[in-house]
Amino acid sequence: MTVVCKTLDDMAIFGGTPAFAEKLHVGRPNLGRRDRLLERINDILDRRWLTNDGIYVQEFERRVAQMAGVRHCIAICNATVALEIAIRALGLKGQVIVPSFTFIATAHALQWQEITPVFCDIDPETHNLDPAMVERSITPQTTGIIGVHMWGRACDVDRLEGIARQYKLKLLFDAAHAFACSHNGRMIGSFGDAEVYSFHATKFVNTLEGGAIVTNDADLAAKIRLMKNFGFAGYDNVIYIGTNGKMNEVSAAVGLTALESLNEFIAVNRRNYEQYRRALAGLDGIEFVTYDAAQKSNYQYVVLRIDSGRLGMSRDELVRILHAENIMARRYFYPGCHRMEPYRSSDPQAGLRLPHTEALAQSVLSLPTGTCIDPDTIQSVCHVLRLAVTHHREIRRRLETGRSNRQAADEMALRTPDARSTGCESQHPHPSRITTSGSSARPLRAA
Ligand code: T4K
Repeated sequence: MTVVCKTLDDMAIFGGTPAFAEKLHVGRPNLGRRDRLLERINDILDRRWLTNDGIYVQEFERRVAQMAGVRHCIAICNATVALEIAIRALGLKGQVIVPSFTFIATAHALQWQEITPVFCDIDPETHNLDPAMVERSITPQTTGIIGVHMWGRACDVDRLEGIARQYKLKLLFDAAHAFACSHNGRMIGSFGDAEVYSFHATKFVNTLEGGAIVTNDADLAAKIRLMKNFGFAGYDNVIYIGTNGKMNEVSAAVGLTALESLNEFIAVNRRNYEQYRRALAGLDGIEFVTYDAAQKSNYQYVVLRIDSGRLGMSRDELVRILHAENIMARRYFYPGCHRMEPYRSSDPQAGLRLPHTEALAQSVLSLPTGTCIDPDTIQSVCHVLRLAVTHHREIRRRLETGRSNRQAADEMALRTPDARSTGCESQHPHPSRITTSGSSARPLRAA
């Protein structure tokens, strides 16, 4: 891939050609070895056993339980259904305390069962539930807490476990982001009453669609196994209300194949993350979500926090510029669950109790990473970002006045010849470097 080196004048937001010919997505799936996967799929087809607790699902469950350091893993068709089943199996009802700063599935899994999610604010540093506010949110109707290990960084599990014990509440963790991550040397997956992983296509280990519930509680695991299979305890014998939450064999085969490449995926994610940090170092107003080097992390999210005052432009202005260049940075998790339906209508004032959630939802930005992104692509993304930030005043001026790209560029060139500097010089000493690694996003120009 060739490093893209644009100038202010040919930015796509002013009508220039986008830096990338194809959209550069956050969440491009990692794939393991294709030959190994096809071998497994052929075997599944030969066996004609496609779902319902087949050998690949069983093997996947064993591997995930082993990695999480727990006794039981139940593979589920996706993490949203896994949350729903875990919530029901734990007997949650009434009110359950959850963060609003999460993917909507965490809240919906409760509301779907007519349980009220009580949104609790987060710690602005960790982006996870603030235990002090959790405690203040408890009412006689509260039956449980769902913590979300945001970006794979553990909640304050010790304090949450203490609160759950003290108030006799169930504690479930949404560990959708946290597969293969640890907390104080213990794998995330082994905390609370149960935890839920997501293996959606966009997660760094995927099963196409998929999830899993992990727990050390044998009775809970047995109940979950029944519930994810309609409540069947044997042929013609239903002993519990259940649903269809089963993972199929092909999904499990995809997952097993991905697990064989797990270390490579993490290494690539980490390399990408570190490259982004180096390339954007020194930009005032951009702060990275960091990962504790003493813990295991999967580095699957590269998250920036934008301080619009210091940066000179808002997160949304930056997103607009990046999207024009086909860099599809995401505003995870904007605007916060409390600002989405049905929660927005049922509690329109919730934002007043959630100042950190509101601020974070306005300021975070996730950048593309994973095995589809090569170093030159990251260099190009960072170049565009730097260019936008360095020239934020001029960009705003042009956008506000709506002057034509050429007119404004000519005027600026007359006034301040330096303003045409690309910002590439210090970042890209060898901008014409070509790599052979395969990003699907094709750059249009090299400097
Ligand atoms: N709890 C938390 C904290 C979660 O973050 C999630 C899911 C869940 C629970 C529920 O887990 P699941 O029930 O999904 O297992 C995406 C994912 O769909 C979602 O799984 C994930 N969190 C969330 C953070 O991101 P969207 O609405 O951004 O999806 P979408 O379709 O826009 O995909 C993101 C980007 O990925 C696309 O722009 C393109 C790219 N992509 C996507 C797919 C599916 C690909 O390149 N290839 C693909 O196959 O939610």
